Amino acid sequence: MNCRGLLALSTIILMYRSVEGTAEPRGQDCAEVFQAQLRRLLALRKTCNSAGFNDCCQIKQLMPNATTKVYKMADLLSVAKSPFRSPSTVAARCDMDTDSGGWIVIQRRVANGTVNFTRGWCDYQNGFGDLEGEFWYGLSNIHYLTSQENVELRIDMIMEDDGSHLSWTYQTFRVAGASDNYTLTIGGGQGPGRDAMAYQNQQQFSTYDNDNDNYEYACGYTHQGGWWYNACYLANLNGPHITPTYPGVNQRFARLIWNDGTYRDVASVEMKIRAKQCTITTDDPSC
Ligand SMILES: [Ca+2]
Repeated sequence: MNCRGLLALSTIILMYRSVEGTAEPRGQDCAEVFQAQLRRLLALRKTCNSAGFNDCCQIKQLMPNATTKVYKMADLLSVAKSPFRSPSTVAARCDMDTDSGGWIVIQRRVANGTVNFTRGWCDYQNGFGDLEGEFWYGLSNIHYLTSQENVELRIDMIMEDDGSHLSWTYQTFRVAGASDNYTLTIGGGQGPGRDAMAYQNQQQFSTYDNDNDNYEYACGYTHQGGWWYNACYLANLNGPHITPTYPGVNQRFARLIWNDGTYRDVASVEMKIRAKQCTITTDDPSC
């Protein structure tokens, strides 16, 4: 039974109990009983309505059957101009299946995706794309989310060459604020082969129009993504699916790539975060 169905059932049960209980409370007493039960119903409704949540983990904790999709939430983002914020809610894509779920997806690329990731600083700062497809959740928001509590990062990839699933988890993941050009702190990686993110650790974010990397040219231009470029990368998860032909672009490396020992094209990828204190159990759902 879904949340709405349980609410309706709860209403019927409480109404029955209210009628049943009228043998005792009458008049003013009955009104107080009714109001108390109404308050309980409203509280239950708030709990069951995902718009009352502000975290994918909370949703999964209280609704174990919650599925992977885009959720509306009360508050999650830090910037008003985020494309994922509306006046009363914010939207987030929650991965509710991987490793017990409760993940906020902060970056997503789908096979043969068409969203342009070769974008300037402001787009990478505020976020762009479609939560149902490909998107970048925004540096301001990622900074906000990783500064509220300690989070773990998980990267799930499908590799282009053999269709295999490659996954890495990181016990440390923080993105500094705008004044530090959103410097990446990443560590505690676990996964197969080489840790491609380690080379990006402690690097500032760069785009084609804001070069903060350690390369003589702008990695954001030559490699066609916004990223924590060093000089330049072992992972380029915001690179283009198909190599563009801009003058001066390195045709081999201006791609969506992960290096696990060799440079491998990535067909699809998701980057997702979850509070380290998030614990999800599957018993005794509240609604
Ligand atoms: Ca440079």
